[in-house]
Amino acid sequence: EPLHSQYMSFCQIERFLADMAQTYPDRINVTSIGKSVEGRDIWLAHLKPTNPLDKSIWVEAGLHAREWISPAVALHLIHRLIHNSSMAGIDAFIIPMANPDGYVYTWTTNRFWRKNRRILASNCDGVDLNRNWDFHFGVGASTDPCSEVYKGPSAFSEPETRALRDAMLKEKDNMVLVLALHSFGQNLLYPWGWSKTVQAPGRDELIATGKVFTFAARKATDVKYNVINSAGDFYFASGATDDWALGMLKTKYAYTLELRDKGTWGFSLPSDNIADCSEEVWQGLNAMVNDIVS
Ligand code: 0X9
Ligand code: ZN
Repeated sequence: EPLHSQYMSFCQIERFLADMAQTYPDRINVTSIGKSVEGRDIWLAHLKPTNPLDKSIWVEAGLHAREWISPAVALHLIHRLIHNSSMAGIDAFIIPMANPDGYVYTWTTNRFWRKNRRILASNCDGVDLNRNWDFHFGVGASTDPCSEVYKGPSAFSEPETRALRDAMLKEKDNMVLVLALHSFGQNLLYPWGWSKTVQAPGRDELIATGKVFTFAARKATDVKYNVINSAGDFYFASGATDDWALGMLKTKYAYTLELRDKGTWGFSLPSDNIADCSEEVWQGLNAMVNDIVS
């Protein structure tokens, strides 16, 4: 089955989502929340519980085009949430592909493309969608269009980040967790990314619940993830999804999860990792959600 063994093209992702929505209409709704620069849909999968608790989680994947394991894991989570009764009562909102233009470009032209496909009035293209959110916009992000971390001309200048923002705002009241899937490094990053000295609200809980994730993930596949601080232990980077969720939506738990591996393959992670990587994320996420809602 392609879901378990191979990376999917954008067309295959769209077909998979349409199939799931048609086959399991009681379990999943799939809607377009807006369009990319080049006019592709950004899809939101809403996984519906049978007895809603009015608590939800938000999972974003594929914001960085070359991080192929991210959408692959998100599609697995969708599959598992349809066929599994765990996380009972929790609504899950999953964006399996937040940057479709960039992703298509990594399939057709440049496997290591990161940004979106905004054509700029410069000799370089693309905005880093994980520097474009409006929370301390501009700290640890570049004003140079040729940079891989170009923040864009203004906060929310890109249709992709605007679509994500608006969809998250609609669901913010019940949202207890925002998880942005990226690669690579096997780190669970907690905010802030914009400051080393200002501590994020709920920092101790962010760390403790993060460790619940890493413990369960390790138990599942024996792969080790570390809980670290974005700016303090990693590098300054503002305008990311996680900081915006914590700072503006006031979601209690917001993280960036850097998936496999630790650099051996990096972005070129072989597809035979998809099943196991999805398994550890599934187990980790379940443990984390149980910890948050209990
Ligand atoms: O730099 C990023 O956008 C993320 N790492 S990646 O290698 N996937 O590009 C980390 C973002 C961590 N979160 C914040 N800095 N807020
Ligand atoms: Zn990334």
